[in-house]
Amino acid sequence: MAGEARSDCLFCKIAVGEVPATVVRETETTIAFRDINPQAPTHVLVIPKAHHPDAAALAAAEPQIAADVLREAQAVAAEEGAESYRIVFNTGAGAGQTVFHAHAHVLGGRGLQWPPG
Ligand code: DGP
Repeated sequence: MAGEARSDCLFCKIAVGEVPATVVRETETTIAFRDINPQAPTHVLVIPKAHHPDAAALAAAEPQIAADVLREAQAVAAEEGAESYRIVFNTGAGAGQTVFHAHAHVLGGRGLQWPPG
């Protein structure tokens, strides 16, 4: 069922503490932790605790939690002191998505080029 934890999902395991991560913020519906392979001085992932395969599926099934993810992404950037930052939702393998549990990348702390690769 949509939203149910999956035993084969890395980010579901991080959400329940079964896999360790450097957690920077947590709410009832979301958790934010540092990316294991940072691409910028600030590189934090914000995920819904519930399992949805990507941002589009999350927004369709639980728009309120999608809004929570965005609010938390902004809160992470503020806490990290990033005046300018980028929020990225890679959606689909062709766009670089490798973990199929919705997540926002929050990138900041350096100049960011546009367009991305
Ligand atoms: P994406 O490629 O958009 O699906 O982003 C997945 C991100 O997840 C990628 O930047 C690396 C990060 N990642 C993968 N495995 C782990 C892990 O075990 N712990 C943490 N903290 N991040 C991970």
